[in-house]
Amino acid sequence: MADGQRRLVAVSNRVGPLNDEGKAGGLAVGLSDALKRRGGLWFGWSGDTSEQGTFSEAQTEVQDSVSMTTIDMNQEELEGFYFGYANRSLWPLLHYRLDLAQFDRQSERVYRSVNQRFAARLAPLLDDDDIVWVHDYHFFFLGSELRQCGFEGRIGFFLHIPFCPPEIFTALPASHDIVRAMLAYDLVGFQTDTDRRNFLAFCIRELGGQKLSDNRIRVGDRVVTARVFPIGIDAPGYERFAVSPEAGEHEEMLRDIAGERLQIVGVDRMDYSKGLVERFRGFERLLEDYPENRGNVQFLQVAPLSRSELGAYVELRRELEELAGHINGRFATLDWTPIQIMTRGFTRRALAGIYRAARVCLVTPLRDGMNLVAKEFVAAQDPDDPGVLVLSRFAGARAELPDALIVNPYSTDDVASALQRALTMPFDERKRRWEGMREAVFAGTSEIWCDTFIEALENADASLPEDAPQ
Ligand code: GDG
Repeated sequence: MADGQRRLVAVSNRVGPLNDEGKAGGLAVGLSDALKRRGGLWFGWSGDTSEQGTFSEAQTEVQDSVSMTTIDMNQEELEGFYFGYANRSLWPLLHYRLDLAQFDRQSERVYRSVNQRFAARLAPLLDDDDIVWVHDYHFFFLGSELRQCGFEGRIGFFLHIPFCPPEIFTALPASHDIVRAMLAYDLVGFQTDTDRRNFLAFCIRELGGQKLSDNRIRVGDRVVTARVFPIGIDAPGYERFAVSPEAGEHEEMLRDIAGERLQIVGVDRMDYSKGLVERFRGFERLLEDYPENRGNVQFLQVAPLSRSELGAYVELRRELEELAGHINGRFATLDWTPIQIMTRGFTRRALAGIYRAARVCLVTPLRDGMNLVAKEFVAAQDPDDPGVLVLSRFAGARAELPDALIVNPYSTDDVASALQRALTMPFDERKRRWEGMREAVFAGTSEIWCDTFIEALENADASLPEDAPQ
């Protein structure tokens, strides 16, 4: 920790890793970059289950200037908190998928109690002048629970995923309690202005809140600041990754296999929010409507498995593998396989090489908080031969990357025609668009994200206006 700085305490469901070889997941990437620079404490779940669960002994590992302290969950906690409430209720709902969301009292109860126990375990580790930064939808109640434990310092919250409109969020039986609990934070941060406005609309319409200024809202005797902090990547570091020997090997391998063919890539955790089924259909439509691409393009989808314990994810995998088989069956020739899906993960450097070998990257989520893959793809490009990004209008990254080809991921025709445009884009346009995107990715790094959030948290004003009616 640098001199004079208050200690940063970050809380997230999974903790670490701090090295470059983490598993797939945007939160870990953004947060470990931030913590490595500043130092501090990172608190969360160990990733293990034990009988004692949240009552287990805390384990601490120190790396550089970061202490990583974790506790276990027991099987019931894992099921109710993580698979149940977080990933069967909150994840789909906040991604606007009311059709996939399941609600039950038991998992809500476990979610609340895990939040309460994490707070009880964290509170004794805190000093009054620590800055506590809580991450994501697993811990909506953590701030209010820390207040119950008597912590009076600054607590901020950042939501990595979208905040859906109140018309959808009110379907959650505990929606009022969750937003009220969010008011215990001094600062709540969102990826985009749409998310921030959805949150404010909920406070106003459902809880009778009043806007004090563009960024501050009052609900009863609570005043909270709600601001936008688009997460970024370590752009200079990623650029170096892309020219590392390991990246180079992967780039070369892919270029050798592709030969004269243009390479299209997608890289996503296998998740229904990422629009993979719609993307595959878009690729199929490309081959139908623009037959000159047959034999001349190849599409590699890297889709490491995620949350495979949940039915919706098992179903998605089945559907995607079937669809890839269908497309290959329909169009393949003896010497050409149009589409390849890989469910294994790669190292981060290998991925950077894969991005660099691609002419086009497809990032077409149906809804995404930000999407770091879009930014990584841009940072990994060769300035002498940059690729084209096709980006969903429903990814948070869209706000910063207007130079991408923006598509409606629900429209198969739109995806196919954007792909065609990307594949045939003249060099000058390709280069101009990439330069615009590169500037944006370097202007909004993970470092800036972290520093801006912490500064805003230190300055957040939670006082009631003097003329406020009591
Ligand atoms: C959430 C929000 C928001 C992918 N495959 C491999 C691998 N990855 C890495 C990517 C990227 C990360 O995982 C995925 O980040 P995203 O941002 O694209 O998506 P989510 O995981 O859904 O993240 C998202 C993010 O939080 C941050 O706030 O942007 O909207 O949903 O870094 O490169 N990494 C490795 N092997 C792989 O095979 N090592």
